[in-house]
Amino acid sequence: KIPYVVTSKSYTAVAINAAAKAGEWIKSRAGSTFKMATKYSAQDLVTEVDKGAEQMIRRLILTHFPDHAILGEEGVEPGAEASAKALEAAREEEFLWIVDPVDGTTNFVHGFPFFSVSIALAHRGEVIVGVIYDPIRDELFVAEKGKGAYVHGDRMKVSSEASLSDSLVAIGFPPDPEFALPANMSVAKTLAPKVRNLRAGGSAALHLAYVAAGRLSAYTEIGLNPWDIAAGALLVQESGGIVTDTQGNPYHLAVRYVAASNGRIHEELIRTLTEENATGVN
Ligand code: 2AM
Ligand code: CA
Ligand code: CA
Ligand code: CA
Repeated sequence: KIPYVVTSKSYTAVAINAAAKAGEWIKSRAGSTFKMATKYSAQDLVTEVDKGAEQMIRRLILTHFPDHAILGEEGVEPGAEASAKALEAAREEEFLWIVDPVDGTTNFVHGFPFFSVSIALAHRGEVIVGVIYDPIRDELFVAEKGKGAYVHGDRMKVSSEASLSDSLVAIGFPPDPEFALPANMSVAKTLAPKVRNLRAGGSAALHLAYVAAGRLSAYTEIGLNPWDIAAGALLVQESGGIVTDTQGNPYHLAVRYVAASNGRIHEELIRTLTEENATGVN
């Protein structure tokens, strides 16, 4: 069962509870049959499990905090414009929960065991709690602003590589063939010869959690949404790493082109991405 479900009403406890409960349910549905549809593009998938998990998380949060606002992926129309609008309308809320019920839906659909539940809580636009749960590995990543970040109770610390040539770097390919795909292909082409190796696991949130845990030196991806990044950004920051956009500007909720690293390689990463205009979007 879930040994770390907490009954207290703290924000973090509710986030953990929601991520763990949704994660257990998602895992129980992996390999079963589920209804599936496409969203933004033919490659952009959504299942009834995404929707069910988001409902479950919403209900849990609102049971404890009925006056808090929630921004969840499956409650927003597909596409960058709609998500930017939804964030704009919500970001000044006193308490805003930012929820990705299944980050890595394509992996979930194919049975590739790399997906997660991502839940963040922002207070007046600043992320104060970040929880990411990987139900397959049963790994729970938790960060609280100013209090560090933990994986199952152990304090996390970013890795120590000091150059890209020693670094394991994750990238990603959001299912947007018009814009995000070519931009991220260009990033891959620029970074591949400079780093030790590239990885593309297909869950933005887990990539960020892995940077926090020191399992990846850095992660960068273009064309993401707030719910892909918010919880993971706090995990990285609270583990001693740096999170910016791909031009090196500090992270905030509206950042869609993310670069997260152990800090020591951040300048080299940003210089590489910007000097060669790797992203094609700077
Ligand atoms: P998802 O599985 O929650 O949809 C993989 O590169 C990352 O891209 C995943 O975190 C995935 O999240 C995200 N992603 C999927 N569809 C996207 C879209 N239409 N726009 C931007 N990001 C997307
Ligand atoms: Ca999705
Ligand atoms: Ca996502
Ligand atoms: Ca999702």
